[in-house]
Amino acid sequence: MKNPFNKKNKGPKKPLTIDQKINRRNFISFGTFFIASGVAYGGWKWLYNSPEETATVTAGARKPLRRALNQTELAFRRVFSNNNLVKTYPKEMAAKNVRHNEDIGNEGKIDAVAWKLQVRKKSGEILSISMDDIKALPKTDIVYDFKCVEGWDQISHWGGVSFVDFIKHFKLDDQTDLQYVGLETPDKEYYVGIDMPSAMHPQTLLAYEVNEKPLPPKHGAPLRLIIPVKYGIKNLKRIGSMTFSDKRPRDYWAEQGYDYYSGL
Ligand SMILES: Nc1nc2c(c(=O)[nH]1)N[C@H]1C(S)=C(S)[C@@H](COP(=O)(O)O)O[C@H]1N2
Ligand SMILES: [Mo]
Repeated sequence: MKNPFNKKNKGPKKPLTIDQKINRRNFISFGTFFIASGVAYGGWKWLYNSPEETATVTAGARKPLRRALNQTELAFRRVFSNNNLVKTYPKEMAAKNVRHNEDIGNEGKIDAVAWKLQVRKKSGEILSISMDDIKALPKTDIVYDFKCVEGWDQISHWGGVSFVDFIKHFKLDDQTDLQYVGLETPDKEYYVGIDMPSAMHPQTLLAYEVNEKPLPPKHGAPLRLIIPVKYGIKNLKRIGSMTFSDKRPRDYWAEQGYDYYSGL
């Protein structure tokens, strides 16, 4: 029976020869490749020619890229919950040789006895907190997979006071109505801004131990931030000061074009 939908209807179709089949496949794959490359090149060119964002708290990224980063942040913040815990591991799985990365603002000697954490409240009032004050609080440990944006990760074991316990003890509860916490090294060379929900995540620590021993200088003695819901860049070593604000605090890597939120 003739197929009424086949307009040309020249009888049975001649099967393609092997050579014809190969030619056709080559044509399709190369065609797809050229179109895809064109689209990719066009997209890249568009991004490349877009103006750079106005330098504020964030800088160094093309405007459309920063818009995308900020949109991603909004999407992630909507699903962020302090009930979602980062996966933890038994302490036997923690690395004995803990990786060490950059030390901006964490160079040179620091006197841990003279050191004081400067906490500036929104009223302008400043609390000076010593390591003894901090160590008097209950200690919390965490063993989790620390992730650096440079592409490495490592299961490591940290100990210190949970950020939530710290806030409660020093009666900073009203400060947590603000949207951000800012942390800076004593010399102000390295600084990060953390959104309040992430700072108040139950696994966020002000850490003074690694593998149950005092933090060595290279890991941020006497006190560093360990924030498992963020990439390594936000885990500021050698904390000098802490501030609270509704505006995004300045952030070292966000000024270089990185994502401000840097969540995991
Ligand atoms: N003061 C300070 N803190 C910092 C950094 C830095 O350069 N200076 N680098 C960050 C980055 S990119 C990473 S991955 C971690 C590395 O911490 P570690 O050296 O203890 O492994 O520290 C973070 N905190
Ligand atoms: Mo990093």
